[in-house]
Amino acid sequence: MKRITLNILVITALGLMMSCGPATENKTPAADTTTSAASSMMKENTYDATKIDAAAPVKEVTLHIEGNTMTDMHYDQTEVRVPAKSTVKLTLINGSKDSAMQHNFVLIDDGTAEKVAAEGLKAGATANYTPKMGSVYTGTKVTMPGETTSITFPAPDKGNYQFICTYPGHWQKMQGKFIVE
Ligand SMILES: [Cu+2]
Repeated sequence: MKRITLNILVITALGLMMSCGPATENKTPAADTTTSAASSMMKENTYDATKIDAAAPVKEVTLHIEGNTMTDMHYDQTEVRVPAKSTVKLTLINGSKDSAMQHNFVLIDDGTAEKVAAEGLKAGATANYTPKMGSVYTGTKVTMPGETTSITFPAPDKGNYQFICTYPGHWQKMQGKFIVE
């Protein structure tokens, strides 16, 4: 009888240990998720807008901005497609007439518009409302009504990006998809 009792005790002890096991294991993946989320947020953007390959084909893109009020203002295209490994020559034409209609073009990671615009506001007019952060690839200066500007930059890696105007209060109305294919 004593031996059986001991066996039951051992089995119970084992059972307890095993039931503790999964609880401990559960903590590990949770901790890992937190770590990888944090490290992907800090992921370095190795893109260099000045690194232009002279041999790459040039893709010309012209974007017109139209409208004279906060509700009217818009880019004439909501989707721009460029080939991967090309050099993009982007011309931005500010066709607005009202003096409050100052606009730019900023190329950013898809889904980061709100954050970039908020940081752009902090960066201020001297920075063309364009923050230096990992999700920002390149951008034009802020153009005045009637002004045309252009920038040349290498297409980022294949994927979906976004372009926005970071002039205060404009990003919600002024945005489009930028697809590298
Ligand atoms: Cu704008």
